[in-house]
Amino acid sequence: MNTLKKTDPEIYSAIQGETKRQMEKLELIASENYVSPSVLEAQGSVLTNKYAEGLPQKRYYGGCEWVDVAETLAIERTKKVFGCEHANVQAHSGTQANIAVYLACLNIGDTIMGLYLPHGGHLSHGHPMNFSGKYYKVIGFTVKKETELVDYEEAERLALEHKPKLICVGASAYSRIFDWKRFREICDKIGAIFMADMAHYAGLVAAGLYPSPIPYADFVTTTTHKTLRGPRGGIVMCKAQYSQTLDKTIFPGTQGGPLMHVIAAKAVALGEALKPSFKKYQSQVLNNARAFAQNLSKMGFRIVTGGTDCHMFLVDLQSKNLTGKVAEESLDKAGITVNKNTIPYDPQKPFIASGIRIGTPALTTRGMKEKEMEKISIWMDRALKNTGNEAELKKISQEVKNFCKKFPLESHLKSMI
Ligand code: DSN
Repeated sequence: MNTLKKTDPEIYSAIQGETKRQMEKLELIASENYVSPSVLEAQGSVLTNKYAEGLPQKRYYGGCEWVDVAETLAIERTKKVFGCEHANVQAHSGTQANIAVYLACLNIGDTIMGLYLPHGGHLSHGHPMNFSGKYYKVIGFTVKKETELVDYEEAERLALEHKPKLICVGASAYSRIFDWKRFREICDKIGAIFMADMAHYAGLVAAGLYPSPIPYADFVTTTTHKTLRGPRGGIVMCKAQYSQTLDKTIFPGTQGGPLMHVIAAKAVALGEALKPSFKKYQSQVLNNARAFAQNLSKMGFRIVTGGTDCHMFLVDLQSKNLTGKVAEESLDKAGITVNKNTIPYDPQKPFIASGIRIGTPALTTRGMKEKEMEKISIWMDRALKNTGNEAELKKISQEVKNFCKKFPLESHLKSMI
């Protein structure tokens, strides 16, 4: 980054500061990860210079022969990784991917059904402040109070009563397995379109460690930067019968020029997902999440649903007399990055929240295993017992910093310094 250092020292310094933060702190945000140097290189490449509206071999611009190669590889690899009939890799983000499906299938004012956000859903699945909640009538299904698991009976009852045109199933804070087949059956009873948003689980799905929605859903959306460990972006997959409608809805329907550098980086990440080492990585992500949840549970923390089937879980802090906000801030001072999160039936507002969400994809990329999860849970417990004790939090952060040196991100991040 020697050029940037000279031409724009302010931005250079921000990137350097963020690189240091990523190296010296423990990253537990469930939706984040560290991409490989190859993904970084592709994303930082000259492909950013190119306009390529349209699809490979069908562009509205000349000079697309090389970006066509990159996009074709991204499409083919998506099909190979997930076994889908059709893929469009141009969505700029997960929300853009969801917008494309809604616009491909719905008219303004139609009814959709999705998991209620405070129970683990996502803004773009019908939150009133989001376009999805403004343009469509939204029915939210929930999790049961006793088990905190999806209430399939309620979902079916609501579907039969309100007849949504589309049912969107996915989450940003649900640690258990979705019964995709059950939702297919519910959709079939009312002739609804089934859209699965597997953004959080995509890496595990690619590795065969979380059930795939592909055989059941009409449309499957995902982000590429969470467990899948690619660049920040989205992908939409669908049954062949919807392919033309989907492609047209992405361009020209909802987006202009695709981000060809990001698409190339998606192709690189998907190529990595096809390697045997990716399955090993995802198994460790899962083992680490389970071990982490068990450790915290032994220390008296209540884990929402009692455990996890994926890379993340929620911790209910009510019995510790803490809010998610206080926990997030204190842990950050201790060098541990998490996000506050509402838990099902949370008495607190989202900005305060009664819980925190913990994920293991980034720690696992650093090479950490069960033994390290135990160490981190002990630091977390210590930090949360010392929320007002700045000196103790600082002491923990120093210990964390030293520990992080044993798991250097050099190969991943050194090129950024
Ligand atoms: N905001 C993302 C997450 O953290 O889960 C979902 O888009």
